[in-house]
Amino acid sequence: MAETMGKVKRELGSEAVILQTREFREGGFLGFFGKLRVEITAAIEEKPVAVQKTPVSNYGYYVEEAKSPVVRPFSESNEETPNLQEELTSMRRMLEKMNHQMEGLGEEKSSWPPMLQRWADHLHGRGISENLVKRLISHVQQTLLPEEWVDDAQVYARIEANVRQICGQIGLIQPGIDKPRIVALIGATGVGKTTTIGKLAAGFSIVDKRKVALITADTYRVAAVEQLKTFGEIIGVPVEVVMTPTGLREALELHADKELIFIDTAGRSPQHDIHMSELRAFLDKAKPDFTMLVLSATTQFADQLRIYQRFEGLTTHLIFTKLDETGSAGSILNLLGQTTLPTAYLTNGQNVPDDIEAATPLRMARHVLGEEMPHA
Ligand SMILES: Nc1nc2c(ncn2[C@@H]2O[C@H](COP(=O)(O)OP(=O)(O)OP(=O)(O)O)[C@@H](O)[C@H]2O)c(=O)[nH]1
Ligand SMILES: [Mg+2]
Repeated sequence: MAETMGKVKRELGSEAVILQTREFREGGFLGFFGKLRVEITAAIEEKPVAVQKTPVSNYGYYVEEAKSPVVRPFSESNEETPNLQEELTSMRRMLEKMNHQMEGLGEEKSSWPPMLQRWADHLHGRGISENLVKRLISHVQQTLLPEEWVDDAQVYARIEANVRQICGQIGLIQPGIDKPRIVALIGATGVGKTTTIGKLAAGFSIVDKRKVALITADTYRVAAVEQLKTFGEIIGVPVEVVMTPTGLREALELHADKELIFIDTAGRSPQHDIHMSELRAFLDKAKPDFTMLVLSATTQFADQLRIYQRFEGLTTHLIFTKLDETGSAGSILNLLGQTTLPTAYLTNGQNVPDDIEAATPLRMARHVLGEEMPHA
């Protein structure tokens, strides 16, 4: 950390302000056993950018260039014996207009200058909500000069930085030290809970050499039990099948020597109150350290949001699956714009154990915006 601080001071000067420091590991499996890295976010105060040529309100709307005498500096108008009444009327008209424009926020689609409209269209095409598109494009409009809007690389960099910020909360599984860490996966039916447990269990046990056990509370379907047992056999980790919350408690005690215990649950339709209360009873007994809500990127945002809200009190982390199946993962950004819960993992295919990655703001931004830079 000290070494990196020195580097910051050397590169940015002693006026630099440290905004944030972070230590993380790079390389290794899912962030473990990697090299320790230090990231410092620092800033230097620059001379304020020259007033933008195109007048813009805080909300990214164009404000019509105010006619004099409103914008005329007072020193000048003093010479001309100002007509105060006229000035006030004109000011009031301008305020009314701005008010009117602000009322429309969040409803109508903005129209942007052509160079920015291309980007707004691209972001809409990725499934990003109107509100977030406004936020992203306004940021570009306010931080770059109009002549810089033609520079795709610069515009993209601004948007990506903003998206990374929205995706900034990350929380990965850390195996327990003297008692097992308990990780439960919950979510709607068919989103990939069992498959993701297979991937995580394989990664942690085979690559990371951790002691892992699997428990399934999904006894609704024989196939579900078989699915997890098959994963367990291939990976070489024990699988317990439990029917009741008490059975769950016993299974957890049986594996008190493990470092990680994954609990698979039956997919719940968030519309069914009975299913939800059963799940709650299971989780009450399991007392998981992490309760990860699995959401499929292929689910449309309105449904994702409903599911998220239904599981909200139970969830501690998010997992996004099936990122390989959609070309418009903007819905995950829409959701992250509304929650402070951290994201843990991203999955992008059916292959166990390969198709999973630890979430990072950059990887998430790439999924949301697309791997390729648009208009290139
Ligand atoms: N393309 C793609 N398919 C996936 C991904 N993850 C899981 N699947 C597939 O989605 C289907 C359902 O996966 P499961 O793991 O059984 O889902 P689940 O949430 O356990 O389902 P229930 O137990 O029925 O609620 C399977 O065909 C998986 O192979 C992914 O990241 N990408
Ligand atoms: Mg399942």
